Amino acid sequence: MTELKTPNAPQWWKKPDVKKTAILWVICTAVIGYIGVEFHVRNIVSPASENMSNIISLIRIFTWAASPVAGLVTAICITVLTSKRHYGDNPPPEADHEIRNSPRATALWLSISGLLCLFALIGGLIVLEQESEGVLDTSAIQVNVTGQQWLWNFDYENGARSEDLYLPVNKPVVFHITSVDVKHSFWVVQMGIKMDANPGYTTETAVTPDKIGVFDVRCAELCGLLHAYMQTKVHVVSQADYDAWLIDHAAIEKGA
Ligand SMILES: [Cu+2]
Repeated sequence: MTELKTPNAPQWWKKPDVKKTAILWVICTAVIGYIGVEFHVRNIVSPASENMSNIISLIRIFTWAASPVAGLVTAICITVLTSKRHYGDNPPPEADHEIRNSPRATALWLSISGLLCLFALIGGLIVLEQESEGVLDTSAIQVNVTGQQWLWNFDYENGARSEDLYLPVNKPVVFHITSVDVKHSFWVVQMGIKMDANPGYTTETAVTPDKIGVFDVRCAELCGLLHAYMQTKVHVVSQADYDAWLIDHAAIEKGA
């Protein structure tokens, strides 16, 4: 491809529009990244597991990685909208389109986009892998989770059953999840785990709660009229409190 140039045209990076766009790019990237991280990530619930901490770090990194792209698009829009317009059939001689016609610019843009996609894919897979490794932990507590319209039931290894989930702190737990009617999704909000509950099939996920407190369990799959009310609590307690609760609850179940 031959590139037509007017003899005295400045090199493209010296053009005022390009300089203006470059400055706006830096500003827009900083503003978009800052707003994304400070106002969005800070408003996510505070984490109650390492899993959720990893997810929040990942969202923060992805937000900053995506900011230059959003920043460049915004900067170009501002430059275009605030530039002088040309009316008529023949563009002025200085208006060559080097960037549009440049294979180098196209290759650069495609490689950067490709690398960003690869980065997001690998980062996401690493966090996903950390989560799925927990399922194989043989020292973990096993809890069966059963969804039904519109509540959750939790069955523990000693035969206890509850509608609120009880877990000891800093102890890995594996959930075996199913449903007795339609599809639900078991979501422990502050622990960053979410897994489908399918009728006739058992899915698994794992987590290690690292904070004592009461957190939210919700259904994340539209499952009928009262889906929005299909929520309960997870009580994360000390190991001693958990053991005592488990014994008490098993006794109640047997006595009933
Ligand atoms: Cu639901």
